[in-house]
Amino acid sequence: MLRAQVCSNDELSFLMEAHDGLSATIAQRSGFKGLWASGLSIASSLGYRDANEASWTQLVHSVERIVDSTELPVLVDGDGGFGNFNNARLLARKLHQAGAAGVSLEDSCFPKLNSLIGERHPLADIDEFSGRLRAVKDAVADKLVLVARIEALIAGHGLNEAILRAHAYADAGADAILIHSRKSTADEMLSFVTEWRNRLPVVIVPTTYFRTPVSAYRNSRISTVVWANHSMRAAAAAMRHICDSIAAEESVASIESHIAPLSEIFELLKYDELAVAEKQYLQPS
Ligand code: SPV
Ligand code: MG
Repeated sequence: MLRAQVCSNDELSFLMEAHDGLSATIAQRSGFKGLWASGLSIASSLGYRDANEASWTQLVHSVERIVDSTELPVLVDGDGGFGNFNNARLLARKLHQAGAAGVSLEDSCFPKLNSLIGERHPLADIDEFSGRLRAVKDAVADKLVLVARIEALIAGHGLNEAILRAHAYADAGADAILIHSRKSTADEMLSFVTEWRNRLPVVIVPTTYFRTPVSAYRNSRISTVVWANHSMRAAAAAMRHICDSIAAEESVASIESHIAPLSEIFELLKYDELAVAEKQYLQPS
Protein backbone atom coordinates (compact mmCIF):
# COMPACT_ATOMS: atom_id res chain seq x y z
CA MET A 1 0.00 0.00 0.00
CA LEU A 2 2.85 2.40 0.81
CA ARG A 3 4.56 1.35 -2.41
CA ALA A 4 1.46 2.30 -4.39
CA GLN A 5 1.43 5.72 -2.72
CA VAL A 6 5.11 6.63 -2.71
CA CYS A 7 6.13 4.98 -5.95
CA SER A 8 3.46 6.50 -8.17
CA ASN A 9 3.57 9.92 -9.74
CA ASP A 10 0.07 9.61 -11.17
CA GLU A 11 -1.57 10.82 -7.99
CA LEU A 12 -0.18 13.02 -5.22
CA SER A 13 -0.29 11.28 -1.86
CA PHE A 14 0.14 12.68 1.64
CA LEU A 15 1.87 11.22 4.68
CA MET A 16 0.96 12.69 8.06
CA GLU A 17 3.46 12.81 10.89
CA ALA A 18 2.93 10.53 13.85
CA HIS A 19 5.13 10.25 16.91
CA ASP A 20 3.10 7.92 19.12
CA GLY A 21 -0.02 5.80 19.10
CA LEU A 22 -2.41 8.67 19.82
CA SER A 23 -1.11 10.95 17.08
CA ALA A 24 -1.26 8.01 14.64
CA THR A 25 -4.87 7.26 15.62
CA ILE A 26 -5.90 10.87 15.17
CA ALA A 27 -4.21 11.10 11.75
CA GLN A 28 -6.13 8.04 10.61
CA ARG A 29 -9.40 9.58 11.84
CA SER A 30 -8.68 12.62 9.73
CA GLY A 31 -8.53 10.45 6.65
CA PHE A 32 -4.80 10.16 6.00
CA LYS A 33 -3.84 7.05 4.09
CA GLY A 34 -0.25 6.81 5.32
CA LEU A 35 1.99 7.99 8.15
CA TRP A 36 5.48 9.46 8.49
CA ALA A 37 7.18 8.32 11.71
CA SER A 38 9.11 11.55 12.14
CA GLY A 39 12.51 11.50 13.80
CA LEU A 40 12.12 15.09 14.94
CA SER A 41 8.65 14.52 16.38
CA ILE A 42 9.49 11.23 18.09
CA ALA A 43 12.67 12.73 19.58
CA SER A 44 10.83 15.88 20.72
CA SER A 45 8.02 13.91 22.35
CA LEU A 46 10.65 11.88 24.24
CA GLY A 47 12.43 15.08 25.30
CA TYR A 48 15.47 14.47 23.10
CA ARG A 49 17.07 16.66 20.47
CA ASP A 50 16.85 15.44 16.87
CA ALA A 51 20.58 14.71 16.87
CA ASN A 52 20.56 10.92 17.25
CA GLU A 53 20.17 11.35 21.00
CA ALA A 54 17.37 8.77 20.93
CA SER A 55 18.74 5.33 20.10
CA TRP A 56 17.67 3.12 17.21
CA THR A 57 15.91 0.80 19.65
CA GLN A 58 13.90 3.73 21.00
CA LEU A 59 12.92 4.57 17.42
CA VAL A 60 11.82 0.98 16.82
CA HIS A 61 9.74 1.01 20.03
CA SER A 62 8.00 4.23 18.99
CA VAL A 63 7.35 2.77 15.54
CA GLU A 64 5.80 -0.35 17.11
CA ARG A 65 3.27 1.81 18.96
CA ILE A 66 2.51 3.81 15.80
CA VAL A 67 2.09 0.65 13.70
CA ASP A 68 -0.09 -1.06 16.33
CA SER A 69 -2.41 1.92 16.60
CA THR A 70 -3.69 2.05 13.02
CA GLU A 71 -3.97 0.00 9.87
CA LEU A 72 -2.07 2.64 7.92
CA PRO A 73 1.29 2.03 6.24
CA VAL A 74 4.14 3.78 8.04
CA LEU A 75 7.18 5.28 6.34
CA VAL A 76 9.85 5.58 9.03
CA ASP A 77 12.37 8.38 9.15
CA GLY A 78 15.47 6.27 9.74
CA ASP A 79 17.88 9.25 9.81
CA GLY A 80 21.17 8.08 8.30
CA GLY A 81 20.70 4.52 9.52
CA PHE A 82 22.48 5.11 12.87
CA GLY A 83 25.97 4.32 11.55
CA ASN A 84 27.38 2.48 8.59
CA PHE A 85 25.84 -0.09 6.21
CA ASN A 86 25.66 -2.65 9.01
CA ASN A 87 23.70 -0.43 11.40
CA ALA A 88 21.43 0.66 8.54
CA ARG A 89 20.52 -2.89 7.50
CA LEU A 90 19.98 -3.93 11.13
CA LEU A 91 17.64 -0.97 11.60
CA ALA A 92 15.77 -1.86 8.40
CA ARG A 93 15.31 -5.49 9.49
CA LYS A 94 14.03 -4.42 12.90
CA LEU A 95 11.66 -1.84 11.41
CA HIS A 96 10.27 -4.52 9.12
CA GLN A 97 9.74 -6.81 12.11
CA ALA A 98 7.97 -3.93 13.87
CA GLY A 99 5.55 -3.68 10.96
CA ALA A 100 6.86 -0.59 9.16
CA ALA A 101 6.12 -0.36 5.44
CA GLY A 102 9.12 1.73 4.45
CA VAL A 103 12.25 3.48 5.62
CA SER A 104 13.77 6.76 4.54
CA LEU A 105 17.55 7.01 4.87
CA GLU A 106 19.35 10.34 4.53
CA ASP A 107 22.92 10.88 3.34
CA SER A 108 24.04 12.50 6.60
CA CYS A 109 26.85 11.47 8.96
CA PHE A 110 26.29 10.02 12.42
CA PRO A 111 25.35 11.77 14.65
CA LYS A 112 23.05 13.83 12.46
CA LEU A 113 21.51 17.18 13.33
CA ASN A 114 17.97 18.14 12.31
CA SER A 115 18.02 19.63 8.81
CA LEU A 116 16.12 22.77 9.79
CA ILE A 117 18.59 24.04 12.41
CA GLY A 118 22.28 24.91 12.41
CA GLU A 119 24.79 25.28 9.62
CA ARG A 120 26.85 22.11 10.06
CA HIS A 121 25.38 19.33 7.97
CA PRO A 122 28.27 17.26 6.63
CA LEU A 123 27.27 14.93 3.83
CA ALA A 124 28.16 11.26 3.65
CA ASP A 125 30.48 10.16 0.88
CA ILE A 126 28.33 9.15 -2.13
CA ASP A 127 29.79 5.65 -2.49
CA GLU A 128 29.67 4.96 1.24
CA PHE A 129 26.00 6.02 1.42
CA SER A 130 25.20 4.01 -1.71
CA GLY A 131 26.65 1.01 0.16
CA ARG A 132 24.22 1.69 3.02
CA LEU A 133 21.33 1.65 0.54
CA ARG A 134 22.54 -1.53 -1.18
CA ALA A 135 22.96 -3.28 2.18
CA VAL A 136 19.39 -2.34 3.18
CA LYS A 137 18.05 -3.51 -0.16
CA ASP A 138 19.86 -6.82 0.17
CA ALA A 139 18.61 -7.25 3.75
CA VAL A 140 14.92 -6.49 3.25
CA ALA A 141 14.51 -6.65 -0.55
CA ASP A 142 11.00 -5.49 -1.47
CA LYS A 143 9.58 -5.97 2.01
CA LEU A 144 10.26 -2.31 2.82
CA VAL A 145 9.97 0.67 0.52
CA LEU A 146 13.40 2.30 0.48
CA VAL A 147 13.45 6.08 0.17
CA ALA A 148 16.86 7.72 -0.36
CA ARG A 149 16.92 11.22 1.08
CA ILE A 150 19.27 13.82 -0.31
CA GLU A 151 20.61 16.46 2.06
CA ALA A 152 22.80 18.24 -0.50
CA LEU A 153 20.60 21.35 -0.66
CA ILE A 154 20.40 21.48 3.15
CA ALA A 155 24.20 21.31 3.30
CA GLY A 156 24.49 24.28 0.94
CA HIS A 157 25.51 22.42 -2.21
CA GLY A 158 23.96 23.16 -5.56
CA LEU A 159 21.55 21.38 -7.83
CA ASN A 160 24.30 19.45 -9.62
CA GLU A 161 25.43 17.75 -6.43
CA ALA A 162 21.83 16.83 -5.60
CA ILE A 163 21.22 15.36 -9.07
CA LEU A 164 24.51 13.46 -9.00
CA ARG A 165 23.55 11.92 -5.69
CA ALA A 166 20.01 11.10 -6.82
CA HIS A 167 21.34 9.10 -9.78
CA ALA A 168 23.83 7.25 -7.58
CA TYR A 169 21.10 6.35 -5.09
CA ALA A 170 18.76 5.22 -7.87
CA ASP A 171 21.57 2.98 -9.16
CA ALA A 172 21.98 1.62 -5.60
CA GLY A 173 18.37 0.42 -5.59
CA ALA A 174 16.31 3.18 -3.95
CA ASP A 175 12.57 3.05 -4.71
CA ALA A 176 12.07 6.82 -4.41
CA ILE A 177 14.07 10.00 -3.81
CA LEU A 178 13.30 12.46 -1.02
CA ILE A 179 14.73 15.85 -1.88
CA HIS A 180 14.91 18.04 1.19
CA SER A 181 15.10 21.84 1.16
CA ARG A 182 14.82 24.40 3.93
CA LYS A 183 14.20 27.41 1.74
CA SER A 184 11.08 29.46 2.35
CA THR A 185 9.97 28.99 -1.25
CA ALA A 186 9.71 25.80 -3.28
CA ASP A 187 11.91 27.07 -6.16
CA GLU A 188 15.05 25.12 -5.27
CA MET A 189 13.12 21.88 -4.78
CA LEU A 190 11.12 22.40 -8.00
CA SER A 191 14.34 23.01 -9.98
CA PHE A 192 15.57 19.65 -8.76
CA VAL A 193 12.32 17.99 -9.84
CA THR A 194 12.53 19.53 -13.32
CA GLU A 195 16.13 18.39 -13.77
CA TRP A 196 15.46 14.93 -12.32
CA ARG A 197 12.71 14.12 -14.82
CA ASN A 198 11.14 11.53 -12.55
CA ARG A 199 13.70 8.79 -13.01
CA LEU A 200 12.32 7.71 -9.62
CA PRO A 201 9.30 9.16 -7.81
CA VAL A 202 9.97 12.22 -5.66
CA VAL A 203 8.97 12.75 -2.02
CA ILE A 204 9.07 16.25 -0.47
CA VAL A 205 8.79 17.81 3.00
CA PRO A 206 7.29 21.30 2.67
CA THR A 207 7.85 22.46 6.24
CA THR A 208 9.64 25.74 5.50
CA TYR A 209 8.03 26.45 2.12
CA PHE A 210 4.58 25.90 3.62
CA ARG A 211 2.93 28.65 1.54
CA THR A 212 3.29 26.81 -1.77
CA PRO A 213 -0.10 25.40 -2.85
CA VAL A 214 -0.14 21.63 -3.42
CA SER A 215 -1.29 22.25 -7.00
CA ALA A 216 2.36 23.13 -7.75
CA TYR A 217 3.36 19.66 -6.59
CA ARG A 218 0.63 17.99 -8.65
CA ASN A 219 1.74 19.95 -11.72
CA SER A 220 5.31 18.75 -11.16
CA ARG A 221 4.12 15.15 -10.77
CA ILE A 222 5.63 14.84 -7.32
CA SER A 223 4.56 11.57 -5.77
CA THR A 224 4.34 12.28 -2.04
CA VAL A 225 4.08 15.21 0.36
CA VAL A 226 5.15 14.65 3.98
CA TRP A 227 3.53 16.87 6.62
CA ALA A 228 6.44 16.14 8.90
CA ASN A 229 5.94 17.65 12.35
CA HIS A 230 2.58 19.36 12.60
CA SER A 231 0.85 17.16 15.18
CA MET A 232 3.85 17.41 17.49
CA ARG A 233 3.96 21.20 17.11
CA ALA A 234 0.19 21.45 17.57
CA ALA A 235 0.47 19.41 20.77
CA ALA A 236 3.31 21.62 22.03
CA ALA A 237 1.30 24.81 21.43
CA ALA A 238 -1.83 23.36 23.05
CA MET A 239 0.04 22.01 26.08
CA ARG A 240 1.84 25.31 26.61
CA HIS A 241 -1.42 27.25 26.45
CA ILE A 242 -3.22 24.92 28.85
CA CYS A 243 -0.32 24.69 31.33
CA ASP A 244 0.07 28.50 31.38
CA SER A 245 -3.62 28.89 32.00
CA ILE A 246 -3.89 26.28 34.78
CA ALA A 247 -0.78 27.66 36.50
CA ALA A 248 -2.10 31.25 36.40
CA GLU A 249 -5.69 30.47 37.42
CA GLU A 250 -5.00 27.66 39.89
CA SER A 251 -8.08 26.09 38.37
CA VAL A 252 -9.05 23.89 35.45
CA ALA A 253 -12.60 25.25 35.25
CA SER A 254 -12.06 27.65 32.37
CA ILE A 255 -10.10 25.28 30.14
CA GLU A 256 -12.36 22.21 30.39
CA SER A 257 -14.28 23.14 27.23
CA HIS A 258 -11.02 23.74 25.31
CA ILE A 259 -9.53 20.28 25.76
CA ALA A 260 -10.55 16.87 24.44
CA PRO A 261 -13.31 15.40 26.58
CA LEU A 262 -12.34 12.12 28.25
CA SER A 263 -15.10 10.45 26.26
CA GLU A 264 -13.17 11.30 23.09
CA ILE A 265 -9.97 9.73 24.46
CA PHE A 266 -11.87 6.60 25.53
CA GLU A 267 -13.50 6.40 22.10
CA LEU A 268 -10.22 6.91 20.20
CA LEU A 269 -8.53 4.17 22.21
CA LYS A 270 -11.53 1.81 21.77
CA TYR A 271 -12.42 1.18 25.39
CA ASP A 272 -15.72 -0.23 24.11
CA GLU A 273 -13.83 -3.13 22.53
CA LEU A 274 -12.36 -3.96 25.94
CA ALA A 275 -15.80 -3.98 27.52
CA VAL A 276 -17.09 -6.38 24.86
CA ALA A 277 -14.00 -8.61 25.25
CA GLU A 278 -14.46 -8.73 29.02
CA LYS A 279 -17.98 -10.07 28.52
CA GLN A 280 -16.60 -12.70 26.19
CA TYR A 281 -13.48 -13.81 28.05
CA LEU A 282 -13.61 -12.81 31.71
CA GLN A 283 -14.97 -15.63 33.83
CA PRO A 284 -17.58 -14.42 36.33
CA SER A 285 -16.13 -15.02 39.77
C1 SPV B 1 11.65 14.65 10.46
O1 SPV B 1 10.42 14.79 10.48
O2 SPV B 1 12.28 14.21 11.42
C2 SPV B 1 12.41 14.99 9.24
C3 SPV B 1 12.04 16.14 8.45
O3 SPV B 1 13.42 14.36 9.03
S1 SPV B 1 12.99 17.50 8.98
O4 SPV B 1 12.68 17.75 10.38
O5 SPV B 1 12.66 18.62 8.14
O6 SPV B 1 14.40 17.14 8.84
MG1 MG C 1 14.21 13.43 10.66
